[in-house]
Amino acid sequence: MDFSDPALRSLGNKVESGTRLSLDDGRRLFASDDLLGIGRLADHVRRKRHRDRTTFVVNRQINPTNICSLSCRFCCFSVKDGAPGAYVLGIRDILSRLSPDLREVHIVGGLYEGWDFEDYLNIVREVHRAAPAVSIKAYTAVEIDFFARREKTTAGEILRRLKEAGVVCLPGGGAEVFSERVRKILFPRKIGRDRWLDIHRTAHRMGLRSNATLLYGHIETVEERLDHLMKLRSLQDDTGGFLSFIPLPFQPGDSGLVDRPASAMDDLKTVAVSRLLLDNFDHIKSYWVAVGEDLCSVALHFGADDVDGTIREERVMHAARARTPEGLTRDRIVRLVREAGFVPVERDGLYRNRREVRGGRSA
Ligand code: V47
Ligand code: SF4
Repeated sequence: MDFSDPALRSLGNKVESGTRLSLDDGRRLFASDDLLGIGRLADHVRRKRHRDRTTFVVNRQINPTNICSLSCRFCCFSVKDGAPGAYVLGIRDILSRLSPDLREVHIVGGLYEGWDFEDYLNIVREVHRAAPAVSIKAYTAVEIDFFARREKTTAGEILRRLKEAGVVCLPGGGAEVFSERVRKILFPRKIGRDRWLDIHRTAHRMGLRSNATLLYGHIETVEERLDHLMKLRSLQDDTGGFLSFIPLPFQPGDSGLVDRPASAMDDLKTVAVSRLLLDNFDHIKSYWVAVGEDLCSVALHFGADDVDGTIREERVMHAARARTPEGLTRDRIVRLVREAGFVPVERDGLYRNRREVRGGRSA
C-alpha cells in the first residue's frame, strides 16, 4: 500500500497481516492528514470481511414519547411533560406505523415518568404480536437502567422481560462518549461508562444482541474517542455480542455547544479508525441520517459496510435540524449503494436472511 504519510507505513504491514492495531496506532491514524491512506487501510479490512457487499434494512424508527426526565445538554429531542411539542403516542398510533414491508422496528424514546415499565413493555408486546417476523430493536441501556431503578429490580430482570416480549437487540444509543469529564459537563444525570457496558454485557450473556455508538464532534478529545473504542473492543472480546458500531456526528441544533458539525474529513477519518480498531465488530454503520447521503456513500469506501435503513420517521437528529430527509425509500437506498460501487444486500435486524438486490427486486 502507498501512503503520503510515512507514519502509516508500519500500519499498512500490520493491517495486511491481520495484526491487531494498538491504542498508539489509533493515535497515529487520527494525527495523520493522509485521509486516502487511512481510507485504503480501512477499505482493505472492510473488503476482506464483506467484499463489495453493503447491507441495509427496511426499517422504521418509533419514538413513543419525547418527554424525558433528564436534560442532557446536547439533546434537542426531549422536552418536559406539559411543554409545547411534548407528545406521547398511544398503542394505536404506534401500531398504525407498521407496514408489511418492514423487517426491523427501532424503538427508543425519552425517560417518561408518566409510564410504568409495563407500558414500555406493552409497546414491544403489541408490536411483536402485530408483526411477529419483524426484528424489534428496542430501548437503550439508559432506558433499561431507568426501568430497573423504577421497578427496583436488576437490569437482567428487565432484559429478561423485554426479551420474552420480543426484543432481539438493544440499540447502541446512550453511550455518548465514555468520559467522566464529558459526562459531568454534558449529561451528568445519565448513566456512565460502567453501567452502560454492564447492561450490554448482561444482554449479551442472555443471548440478546446489541449495537454501540459514539457521539463525537462536540467537546470530546481524540484521546476520549480512542478510549471509547478500546473499551468497546474489550467488551466485544469478552462477549462477541455486538452486531454493529455506529459513529454519530453531533448535530449542534440549538445546543450552543459547537457552531458546526464535524467536518467531512473528520467523519471519514472516524469511520475508518473505527473499522481499523474494532477488529472484532462485524459491522460498521454509516448512518445516512447524521452524515448525509453523499458522505454516507463515500464512507462505504472508508470502512463502513452498512447504511442502517429506510427509517421513515427520524426525530432525534431532526430535532437538532439535521438536513437529511426523515426517511429514505428502499429504492433510494439501493441506488445510493449501487452508485457508490457496491452490491446492495437487504437484511433483517440481526443481519440474517440476507438477500442480494438485483435489478429492482431481491433475488
Ligand atoms: O444516544 C442525540 C445521539 C443517539 C443528537 O443501534 C445525537 O442501530 C447527533 O443511538 N446529534 C440515539 N446525535 C440514536 C442511536 C442510533 C441511531 C441509529 C441506529 C442505532 C442502532 C442507534 O443519538 C443518542 C445520542 O447519542 N444523539 N442527540 C444530536 N443532536
Ligand atoms: Fe433524555 Fe436521551 Fe435526550 Fe438525554 S439524550 S435528555 S436521556 S432523550
